Amino acid sequence: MPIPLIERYRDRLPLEPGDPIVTLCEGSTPLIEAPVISERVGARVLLKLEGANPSGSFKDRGMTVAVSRAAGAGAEAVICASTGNTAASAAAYAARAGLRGVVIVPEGKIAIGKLAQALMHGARVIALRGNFDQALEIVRALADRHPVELVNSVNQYRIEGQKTAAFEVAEELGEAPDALAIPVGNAGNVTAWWRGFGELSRAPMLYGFQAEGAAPLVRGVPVPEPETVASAIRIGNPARWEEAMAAFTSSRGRVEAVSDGQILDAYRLLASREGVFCEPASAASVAGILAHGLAAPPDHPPPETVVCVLTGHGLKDPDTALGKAPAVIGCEAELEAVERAAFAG
Ligand code: AN7
Repeated sequence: MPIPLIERYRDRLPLEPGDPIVTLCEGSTPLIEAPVISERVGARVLLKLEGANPSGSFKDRGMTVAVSRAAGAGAEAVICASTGNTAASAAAYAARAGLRGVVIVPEGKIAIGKLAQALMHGARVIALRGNFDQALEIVRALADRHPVELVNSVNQYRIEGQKTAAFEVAEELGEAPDALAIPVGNAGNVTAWWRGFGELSRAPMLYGFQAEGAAPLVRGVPVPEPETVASAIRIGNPARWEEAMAAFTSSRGRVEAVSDGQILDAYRLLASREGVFCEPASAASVAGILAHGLAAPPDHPPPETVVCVLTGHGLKDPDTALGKAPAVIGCEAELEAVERAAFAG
């Protein structure tokens, strides 16, 4: 069983001595080689499987810290706006801590697995007739008016917890990789990884990837009506805009867009050739290096080791998977018929 992230990195996390540790044994996720993708980009590519966290996404790293602190501070409820994974994670940790959870999601725009999680954990789920950016604006105002803890990544404890992913990668490789490829939505996670590497001796170039229809950081202006198949990153006005841009610049990296087609190709490639089923938003990290290569500034050597962050599990979004997968083969319960179905052609 993995050691709870708060115990593993207690001395680097800002909890108070009396805070309870609200944990589901998050963190310590696998970092695995990706031979097929490595071959295609001409560098050693590793995948950090954040879908292996308890609720199936990287959000658990931040949530264990944010909910522990909220419980320690005497909060009775946690609230968030979410494209799905934050909602699932907040609901799980709220249940664990005995707190009420309220999650606001864009109606009809979150993957079905995430909705099932939030409901099963007993959160109050509110489907907003609007998008994530509007939901975040509303929960920020609500958190000012009620004694609830806001657990979006505007919450510092979320970022502090999520920075531990950088510690794990650096520990495992012996040092930070040359580059880190990461999907970008509200820009909390890239901010967190950058902070984590900043507390170590060496930092990678950051390659951030947004979906083409939801790429405010690439365009340099907010996108009022973001659209993408990668519903987790359907965000038009990231809360951590300035910090993320500062991180890309100081790391000498870049932020670029990938099309939905490129995202879905990488999603299928990861599942069918590497054996890794992630959600579409996560595949943006791999789509990005396949589409844009591993460019470095002229006075900088090209990266030899690249870590792609696969932020969430593929089971979160069965609808997208089934919509893109080959059909199942129906068959009578007879040996010859099954034999034909299994091996013919
Ligand atoms: C799988 O759940 O914003 O750039 O409300 O679920 O830190 O926002 C999710 C974001 C990448 C982007 N991959 O991270 C939410 C939410 C997955 C995600 C991102 C999200 P940020």
